[in-house]
Amino acid sequence: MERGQNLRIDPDRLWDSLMEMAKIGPGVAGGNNRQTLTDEDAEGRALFKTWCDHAGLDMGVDTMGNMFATRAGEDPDALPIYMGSHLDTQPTGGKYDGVLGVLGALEVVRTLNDLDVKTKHPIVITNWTNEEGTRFAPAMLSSGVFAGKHTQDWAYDRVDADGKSFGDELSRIGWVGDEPVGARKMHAMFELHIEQGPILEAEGKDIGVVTHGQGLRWIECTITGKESHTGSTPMHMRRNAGRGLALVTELVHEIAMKNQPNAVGAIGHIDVYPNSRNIIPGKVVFTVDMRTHLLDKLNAMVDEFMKRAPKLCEDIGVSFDCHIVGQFDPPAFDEGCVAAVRDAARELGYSHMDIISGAGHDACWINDVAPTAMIMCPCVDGLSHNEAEDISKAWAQAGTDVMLHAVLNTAEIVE
Ligand code: HGY
Ligand code: MN
Ligand code: MN
Repeated sequence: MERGQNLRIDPDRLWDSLMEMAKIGPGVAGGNNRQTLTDEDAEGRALFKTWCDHAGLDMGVDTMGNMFATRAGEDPDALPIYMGSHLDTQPTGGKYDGVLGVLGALEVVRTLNDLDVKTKHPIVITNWTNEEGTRFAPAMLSSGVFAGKHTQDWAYDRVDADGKSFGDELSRIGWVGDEPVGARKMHAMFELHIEQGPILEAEGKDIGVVTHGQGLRWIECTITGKESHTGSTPMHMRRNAGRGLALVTELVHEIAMKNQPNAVGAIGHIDVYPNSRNIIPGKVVFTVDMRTHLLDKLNAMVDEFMKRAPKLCEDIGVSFDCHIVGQFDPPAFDEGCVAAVRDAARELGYSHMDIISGAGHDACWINDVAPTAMIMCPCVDGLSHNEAEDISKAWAQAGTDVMLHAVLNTAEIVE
């Protein structure tokens, strides 16, 4: 029996930590509203740091507020194995999106500490700042800066709906670290995450071995018409930006449907100005979200959108403008790390299947700078980005056990 093969995490301790973290930034329907760089995020970070201190980990923080808690290895020159995800949530988020990946990593370390397991490579738990991109677009902002996809200055200048900047808010909550972002080198990174889709539950599988992810384009659009009285303006004289939104919303859906299977499109963020019941909208600002794991298809979808949306608006007398505010191409995860995940699931006897990630994750960017793979567990009805998001303790245990063994197989246990 290979040393460590019978190691398992403590599911009750993991569940208690998940429930403890869920108390911070409660939502209004049983989930969470712990948006990035809010006081609630700061509170969640502080709790996570306290737990890392108790686990004897050394905490480093970089200039994007990314947190790195290190468990020393026997060979200090060996590059660390990272396990990371995010503690920030959507405004109507669930208790497990991102949080399972960070606290599952903490449970892996707690388990190694319990049994005094020594590894050649150091092991690092990471909390990536602003994965969700809901307050400050784009998503995966800080892992993106870490991977050299955005400059830190550009990231610091991102503003929320109230005009507050990322840089000012990071400083306000006291989490600007001293490490230069991106300086750390990794031997590998693993991210445990709920699937956020219905496939694993429908297939009756405990583990998703994530081979690829969807690529994403976030297109921020502005349609401009003319504010005027909803009662006294004759229909033929109206320049209704709200109609433009309706036509473009239908266009996004049509493009996604004609590219089935494996393509999605929707508009989730919409600001209407002046948003008064008796004023025809003079302006609407919204973000189109298009995704597929096939790069050529993604580019073709965006091209068609860019061609047709302005014409739809011109035909009804309103103007259309847009620019890309977030994007990444479909990632193919590292075959060696993916094999470590698949082998761990098989050795542990968990049912598993290869899967493509529908959602974006920090792992999608880190995959460009270090060998990376993801482990997924099911979630109830595939529901996520909804306060009713739910998982079972058994699923959380399965995913974290697999991460434990994928990391051990990579970090090399020292006798
Ligand atoms: O948008 C995403 O896919 C991720 O949940 N931030
Ligand atoms: Mn997530
Ligand atoms: Mn999310």
